[in-house]
Amino acid sequence: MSLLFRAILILFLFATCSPASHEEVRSTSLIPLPADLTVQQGFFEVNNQTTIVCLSDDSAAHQVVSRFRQLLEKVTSFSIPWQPEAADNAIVFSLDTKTGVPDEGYHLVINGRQVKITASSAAGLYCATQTLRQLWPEEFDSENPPRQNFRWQALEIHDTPRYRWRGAMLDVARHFFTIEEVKRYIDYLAFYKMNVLHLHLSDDQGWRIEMKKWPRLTAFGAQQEVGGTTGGFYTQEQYRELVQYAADRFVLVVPEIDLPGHTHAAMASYPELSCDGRSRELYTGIDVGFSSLCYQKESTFAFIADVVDELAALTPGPFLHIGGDEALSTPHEEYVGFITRIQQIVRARGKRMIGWEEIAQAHLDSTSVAQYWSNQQHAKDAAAQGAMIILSPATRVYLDMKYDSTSVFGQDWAGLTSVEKSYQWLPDTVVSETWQHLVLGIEAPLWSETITHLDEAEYLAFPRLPGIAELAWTNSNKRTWSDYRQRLGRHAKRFDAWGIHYFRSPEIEWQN
Ligand code: TNX
Repeated sequence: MSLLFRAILILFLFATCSPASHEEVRSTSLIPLPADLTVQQGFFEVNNQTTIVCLSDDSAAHQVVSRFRQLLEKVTSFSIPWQPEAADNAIVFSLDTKTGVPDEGYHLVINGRQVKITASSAAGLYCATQTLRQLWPEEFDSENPPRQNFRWQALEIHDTPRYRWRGAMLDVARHFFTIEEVKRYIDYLAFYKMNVLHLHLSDDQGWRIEMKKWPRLTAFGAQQEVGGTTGGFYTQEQYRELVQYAADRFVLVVPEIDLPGHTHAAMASYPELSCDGRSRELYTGIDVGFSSLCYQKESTFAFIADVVDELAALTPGPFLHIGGDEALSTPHEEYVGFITRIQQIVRARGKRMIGWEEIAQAHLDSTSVAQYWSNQQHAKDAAAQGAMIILSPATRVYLDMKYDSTSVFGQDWAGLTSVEKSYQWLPDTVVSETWQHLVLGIEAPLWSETITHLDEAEYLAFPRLPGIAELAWTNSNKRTWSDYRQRLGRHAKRFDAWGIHYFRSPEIEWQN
């Protein structure tokens, strides 16, 4: 073999076998997986000459771009000036309601000259910015970003979510979580393009939101939590701030007051809400199904109306969650009566009622939504009435289930739930084809009987939560476990940068 030929061969082998760049690896590790992604040759470099452009008068769009600009300035320490028109070395956002890009979807093109983002709504632009964050170096998301130039891989993405409702629930009743902890959880949701935070604000163990007309609910009913440790609650002012914090990240907060069961804390605060009227101590155990408000007293419904009034006033979004689960101490006819009347109360305030799947036993109107968690028949009964459904099967997306026998936190009544078992769920199989249009989306509940602070919540949520975000965003026929576990393994560096206390599941080859 001639020397020249050998040299060419070696060069050729080097070119074809050289490992992928960090930028390329990141662009093929996005979670949730985009609907359509083409990786291309080249890079866009963000340097101290880069500018930003917003081709829209829409104020919500402007806010998205301006927040992204702030973040970019923070992580690079450059000043990224506004520019009125698209130019070279610019990141160009445009809102175009006629592009045919669906709400929350976006079109992203990165090449050597420009980054171009197009969407039909501010929410779509926001989702694109989360993709851009996943494409920049992991260390940029740490407390002390490195502040330097970086490159984005050239690529093109057409993206759009499978489901409108991509939710997570946090139980702040069994153990209380501070506003700061909840904000941090919202950050995680937004990063993975989830858009609903359902807060479970009351249960037997505590009532966690201030009610002006019923002050003892929190003055007394919020004092403790599971295990007898000190509880807590949100003032209405704090709660409003939280709702705004979430809205800035395109996350809708859905408040839940659990009725008519799971109400021991309310009855301990106001004995007249129970049928026997006796005084009660606070409850700090983890049993369920032993409490019920009194159906026979008309004053119970005045109480519910007051609570719904105050919650509705705190909630800009259309949904109020009224619980309705495990009302094992409420006779069936009374249960149906409760749900029927509560539905009227919620509707009269211009809101849509959500309840756990058991509400399908009552007559639901088409504005109501049932949240399936264990009995598929309830989901079907709700759909048959024309109500929409949210899918939260305990065996797949309950984040409080243990991963395996080594899990430090969590329960196991719905079985052990490995990362793979959760990810391999096919949400399209819960109801038949004819009812698919009634499936609003997916939600991952995190009940807090066994977890006391955010680090413990993180252990249960990570790494399953990103997988559920993908179930909600990406079509099932695009996803495979073998591909997903590779991508997830490469998110370890992100978890480390954020300081997330994730479970290092042995199912994943962690790349950090
Ligand atoms: C069932 S699922 C509950 C909750 C518990 C949870 C524990 C549902 C609607 N209710 O009260 O916290 O199990 O996993």
